[in-house]
Amino acid sequence: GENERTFVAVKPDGVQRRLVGEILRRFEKRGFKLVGLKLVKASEDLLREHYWDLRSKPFFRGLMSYMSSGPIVVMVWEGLDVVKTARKMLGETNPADSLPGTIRGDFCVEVGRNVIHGSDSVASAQKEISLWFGQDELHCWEDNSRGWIYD
Ligand code: YYY
Ligand code: MG
Repeated sequence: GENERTFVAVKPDGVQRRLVGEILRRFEKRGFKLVGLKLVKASEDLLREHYWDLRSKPFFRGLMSYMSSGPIVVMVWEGLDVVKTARKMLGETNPADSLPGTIRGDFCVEVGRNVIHGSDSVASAQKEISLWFGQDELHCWEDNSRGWIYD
């Protein structure tokens, strides 16, 4: 429903390359509701937990050092089918397979520098949101444009 939430993170390369505003803008303009936002330097422990399923992959160590190379901007967006739609807005894992018009398809070329993370399912979104945000950092607010976004 409209209360579905997803976790999105602008990775260190996205922050360095000044893509934060552009990425926020795309989600805002799509009509999703921002319920959490912060700039963080992720700890190794948090990153290992976040990418736990990938711990045995050959790229895991590189992924850890990339993700801890600088601050990241983490956010939570809410709205109808936001998990699936956000993944579409991101593009494919490998930027080379990402269509123009998607974030990865517009702003990057290599899988190891693919500028953005988005949860891949409602279940992982819930896990990731509780991993990165405290309950007091998620805000419920009345969306005054709701009637112009949902019928
Ligand atoms: O969810 P998504 O980020 O699209 O891909 P995952 O399969 O979850 O992998 C997480 C992360 O790992 C990916 O965004 C870049 C990196 N990675 C990599 O460096 N090389 C690969 N062959 C696959 C993934
Ligand atoms: Mg993933």
